Amino acid sequence: MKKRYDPKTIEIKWQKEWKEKGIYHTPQRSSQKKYYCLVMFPYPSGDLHIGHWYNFAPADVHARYMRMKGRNVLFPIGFDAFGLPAENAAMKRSNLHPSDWTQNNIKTMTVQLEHMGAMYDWDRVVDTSNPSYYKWTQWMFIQLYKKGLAYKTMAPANWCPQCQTVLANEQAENGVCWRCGSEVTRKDINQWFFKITAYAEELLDGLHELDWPEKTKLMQKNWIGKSVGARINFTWKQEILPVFTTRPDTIFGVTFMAIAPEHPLVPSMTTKDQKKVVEEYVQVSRKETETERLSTDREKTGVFTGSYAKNPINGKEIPIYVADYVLQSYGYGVVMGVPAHDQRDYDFAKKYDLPIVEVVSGGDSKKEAWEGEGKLVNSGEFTGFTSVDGRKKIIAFIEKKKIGNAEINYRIRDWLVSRQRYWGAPIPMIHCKTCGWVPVPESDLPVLLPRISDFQPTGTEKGPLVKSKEFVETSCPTCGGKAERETDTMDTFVDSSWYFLRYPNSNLSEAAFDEKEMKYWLPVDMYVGGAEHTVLHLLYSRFFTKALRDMGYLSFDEPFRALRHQGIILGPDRQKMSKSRGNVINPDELVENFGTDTVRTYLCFMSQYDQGGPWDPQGISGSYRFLGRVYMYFENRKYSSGLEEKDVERLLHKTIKKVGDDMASFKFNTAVASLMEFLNLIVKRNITKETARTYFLLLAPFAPHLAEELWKNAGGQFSVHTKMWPEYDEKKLQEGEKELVIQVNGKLRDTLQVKVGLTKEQAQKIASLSERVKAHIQGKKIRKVIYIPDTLINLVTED
Ligand code: ANZ
Ligand code: ZN
Repeated sequence: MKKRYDPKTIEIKWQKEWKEKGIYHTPQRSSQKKYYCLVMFPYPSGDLHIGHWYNFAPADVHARYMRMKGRNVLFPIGFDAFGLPAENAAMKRSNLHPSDWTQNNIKTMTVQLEHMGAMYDWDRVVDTSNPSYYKWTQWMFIQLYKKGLAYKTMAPANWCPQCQTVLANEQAENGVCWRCGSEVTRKDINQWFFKITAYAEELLDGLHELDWPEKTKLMQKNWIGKSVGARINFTWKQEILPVFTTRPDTIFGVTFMAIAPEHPLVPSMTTKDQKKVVEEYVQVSRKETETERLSTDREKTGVFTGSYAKNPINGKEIPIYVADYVLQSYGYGVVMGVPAHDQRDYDFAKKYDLPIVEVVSGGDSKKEAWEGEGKLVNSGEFTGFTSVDGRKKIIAFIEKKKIGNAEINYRIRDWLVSRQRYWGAPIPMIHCKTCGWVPVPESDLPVLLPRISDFQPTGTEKGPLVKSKEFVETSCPTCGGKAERETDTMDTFVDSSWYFLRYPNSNLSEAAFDEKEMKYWLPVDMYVGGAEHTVLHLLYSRFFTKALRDMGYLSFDEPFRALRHQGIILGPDRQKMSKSRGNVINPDELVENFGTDTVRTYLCFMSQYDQGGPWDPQGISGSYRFLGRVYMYFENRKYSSGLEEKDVERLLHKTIKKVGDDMASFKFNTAVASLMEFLNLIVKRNITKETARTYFLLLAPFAPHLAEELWKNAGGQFSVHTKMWPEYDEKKLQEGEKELVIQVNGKLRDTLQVKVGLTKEQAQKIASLSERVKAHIQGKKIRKVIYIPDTLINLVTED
């Protein structure tokens, strides 16, 4: 009786065996070269969805390949376990505590992850909500605080009315909350920040050396937003009114000043007559979001303050307007208005009938602003220079006159890390009336998150922890007097900014990480995850790495040497998967129906990894049939003895090369295709056992259970996954002979084995010597020869 493919039996059997034998246990350090392959750890939502699978399974294929190539591979998994959804879920189901919800979900997901058959070392799991982990998140906070990189200040913050907490700028891009999609509002609150801006230049510069998708690097670059320009000190009465400009060369074209409505000088600048309109205008603009104010297609508005500023270069008096397109948070909150060369200023000047003075030639200031370069005109002693040279000359001039200086500005703002929510790591700070803010002594860490039942957000600037007296009331570590704990918790992005440092030593209790382990394992060699974290998590982790390096804890500059994003899997209807659309693919069901190996293989095969695409129910059956054919072929066939046939040997070596190269470069789909191609060649023939075993090695990263089964049944020693990747022989790749199809007038007349690489003339000669061909061309003239090298020749005769 023929043996049939029964994935379930095979998979359960081998998962058990692997666990017992511990083949995925990663040695701490070894003499082998290391390879740290990391996937973005999941949030424990309680359900491992197909997107997780698409991130993790092909990454596992890559990690397995690197292991077979002789690397000591670390491929860990963990849980990003703090965060809002736990609280929200718990609030929906009364009596369920976020901690229990999270732990239940971790249990469920662990089982689901085990079914994936990935090479995780389960002894290294990280759970960011565990006190043994967040103790060190708190420790990091204190280190940053001591370095002057953490501070609390009153600032207008993005407030999500739905989530009832403030958000970092990165989490409120385009004015909407990254988590719930609500429009954020502005709220002045006293908040904790991390000084990521101190690293702006290095975060920008470091991008060059990274093997990351170009688009991701560009997005980080834009987020950091470096602008090279100058500070120029205008004056109003005795006050200095500095502006930041990228175009100091246009200084002779300034015809007005625009000042942010929130600027502290606005009230004193406003004259009696203008008081009413200015105050009204300021009121209205306070409610607007930055995104609204920056929008280019919005009408530019403003009101005159009644005051005039002085241009330091020519002494001209110019009117000062309050205008909401000027942001208080950028530069100095003041703009020198150059209508002829800045379109926003142009629109503004048109609206309020202000003069437009051209100072750079090249455009037509009657129609629009000329923002390009050109020759300076109307610019005093600088007239005649190109705008590029003029820029340098004018900066040199203002520096000499001490009315300004060259300056660089960044768009990036400090990272707001405090949250007015419950399910996060408490910020380890104590406030004392006498001593001010004092960090919790390191020996007192962790500051445990108390298990309170009333964890609803308060809707105020204080988080729910304020309701727990026992938590709040404490004594000052410095003076011993009565003091209060900070009741905000940390943004969960703080937890994930250093988790990759924890895996190499996840059970360490005396430190966040072991410096020797860091030297061996870090940086991460390959990071695999979704493109939605391009700015957030990836930027924060880079900041943490650099800050810890400067504190002397780490000896590398960048956490993630290489990065690959997976694409998005759409529903079979080509729409984004969502429960409401009913187009969600459930991986558990797929595993149940087809087995893990099929799901893994299909995810690799379905499309180019970084592209993703729609889920194809036919496609997964195709992958299932493929593995079924593999099983049927090898389990029901006699191996041939002696030497392997030439063409089989050639394709085998080609396949070794192709599959290996493709796995290294994340082209999993073409790797699977070549495994299929090889099977097609041998399917009706017998091959040697040697060839078969090589094929199992190639199959192992994709279908680890099936490969293990076939390997064992072919007499291989346990485990196929600890064997080395086969070597290919360059010489055997070269094709010796090929079949040439010979046609006369488009009709097949013969096929011949010929040497590859024949010229047209050589091929024609060989073709005309064939007896079968001769009969058809005898006595006729050849009018035309169509030749597809190594494949076909068609002799067209005269009729
Ligand atoms: C005069 C000027 C003339 C400007 C010109 C541009 C073109 P980026 O590249 O984004 O850094 N600016 C300065 N501070 C601002 C603020 N707080 N809010 C809004 N706009 C502000 O932009 C720098 C330019 O943005 C600066 O250069 C300034 O306008 C404006 F032909 O100064 B410019
Ligand atoms: Zn004190």
